[in-house]
Amino acid sequence: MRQCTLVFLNKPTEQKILLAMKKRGFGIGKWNGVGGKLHDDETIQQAAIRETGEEISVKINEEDLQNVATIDFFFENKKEFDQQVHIFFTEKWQGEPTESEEMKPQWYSYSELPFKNMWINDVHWLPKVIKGEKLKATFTFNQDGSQIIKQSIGVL
Ligand code: 8OG
Repeated sequence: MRQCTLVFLNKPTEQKILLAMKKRGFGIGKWNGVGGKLHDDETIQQAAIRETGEEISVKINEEDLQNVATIDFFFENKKEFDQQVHIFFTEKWQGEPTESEEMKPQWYSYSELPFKNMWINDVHWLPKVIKGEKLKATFTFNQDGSQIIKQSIGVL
């Protein structure tokens, strides 16, 4: 199954996380963490760090990445879309989040997350992760990804 990363910068003292608006490609127009597919020669953590650098010009040290969730996404009748997403929070980084060709970053209060403009499943797991839960979840979507057909959320 294809492996992807997803990183959220987190400021617990201000109750804020960083989301970024995807400006092109898969998930265009949605607010999300930053990340993408693993390259052949890299670990999950290396991919998470590389993608964060490419997309918002922020540097993270590997020991500061907290693995908060692993989610498997399945699409009905579209095996080639299946992916496993490794989700990290970090409270420590270097540099200011900066807009790139692909992503426009913005801080959001925990209580004002823009779920209407996020992936439809995020409302089911992101609030739990913000509260400190570590999750292992599975979501199955219909063919075009517009509806959740099945879900399970457990402990990582
Ligand atoms: O390289 P590309 O931008 O296509 O990678 C897709 C990114 O989107 C990657 O960081 C994983 C993430 N992603 C999905 N599905 C979902 C989802 O349902 N919710 C969230 N929050 N992120 C997702 O591929």
